[in-house]
Amino acid sequence: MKLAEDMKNCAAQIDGFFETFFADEAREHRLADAMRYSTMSGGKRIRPYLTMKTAELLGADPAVALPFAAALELVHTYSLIHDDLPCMDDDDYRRGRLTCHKMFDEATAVLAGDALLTDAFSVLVNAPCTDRQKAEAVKVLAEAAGSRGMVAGQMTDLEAERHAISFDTLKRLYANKTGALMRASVLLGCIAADCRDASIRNAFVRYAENIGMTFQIVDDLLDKYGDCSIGKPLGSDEKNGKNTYLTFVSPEEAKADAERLTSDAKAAVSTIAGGEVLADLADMLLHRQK
Ligand code: GRG
Repeated sequence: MKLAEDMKNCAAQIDGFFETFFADEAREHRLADAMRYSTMSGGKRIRPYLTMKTAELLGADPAVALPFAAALELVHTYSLIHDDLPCMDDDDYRRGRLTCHKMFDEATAVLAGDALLTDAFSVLVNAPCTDRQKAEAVKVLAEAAGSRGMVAGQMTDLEAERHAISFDTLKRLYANKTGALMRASVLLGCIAADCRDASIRNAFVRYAENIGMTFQIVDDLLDKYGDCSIGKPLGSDEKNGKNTYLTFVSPEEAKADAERLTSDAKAAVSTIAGGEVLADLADMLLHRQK
C-alpha cells in the first residue's frame, strides 16, 4: 500500500478513536470543546502513524496499538496548545486555524492542554493489554514528555531566546523537544507488540531519532523559506529571536545534514521486514513543504 494511503487509513482510525473519546458527555462542555477543537484540526498524525506502523510490522494487535497511538497524539496536541500560548511562542494560528487560546481564551487553553496530557495516561492504562505493557507504556510516554524530554526541550528553547547557546545545545534541545516524542512513538509500537528484542527496539529508536532531527531541520528551513501553507506566519522564529539550525549553518549545509540523517534513518530499518514504508516516510518528511 502506498504511504499516503496508509497514513490516511491510520489517521481515519485515530479520528474514529477520538470521536468516541470526545463523545463522553461526562466532560465539562467548554473544556471538551477546546480539547476537541485542537485535537481534530487537521494534524498530520505522524506520531500515531509511527506507533501503529511499528506495531503492525512487529505483529501487534491493532486494538492495543490504536489507544497507544492516540495517547501519544493527545500529548502532542497538548504541547502544541501550550506552545502557542502568549507566554510561550504567542502564535495566533496553527494548522491554518486560530490557536486554542484565540478561539477560546487563555485559561481554557491551559486547561485543555492539562486535560489532554492527563487523559493520555488514562487512555494508555485502559488499553486491552497486560499490566506490564501498560506500565512500560506509561514509563516511556512520561519520560518522553516530561522534565527529561519534551518539557526540558521547551525550557531550553525559552532560555535560548535570552542567552546565546551552542550548536550542541541546540541539537540537544531538538532531540528533547521533537525527538523524544518520535522516539516514544516507535517504542509504544514495540510495547504494543510486546517486542523485547533490544536490537529491534534500537533499530526503531535510531530511525525515530534521525527522522526527529530531520523534521526539526526542515521545520527551520520552512519557517524561513517556506510558503504560507505551513499554517503559521513565515519568519516566526526570527520574530521571536530564536536560535535555529540556520543560526549555525548555511541552508545548504542544513539540507545536507537532513539528507544524511534521513539516509541513516532508512539504513536503521532496512533489515526490518516491511520497513520500506518507514523509509518512504523518512523521505516524505525530508521533502515536505509544510
Ligand atoms: C509546551 C511542553 C511544551 C512543549 C512544546 C512540540 C513543542 C514543544 C513545540 C512545538 C513547536 C514546534 C513547531 C516544534 C517543531 C516540531 C513540531 C512538534 C512540529 C509540529 O509537529 P507536526 O508538524 O504537527 O507533526 P501536526 O500539526 O501535523 O500535528
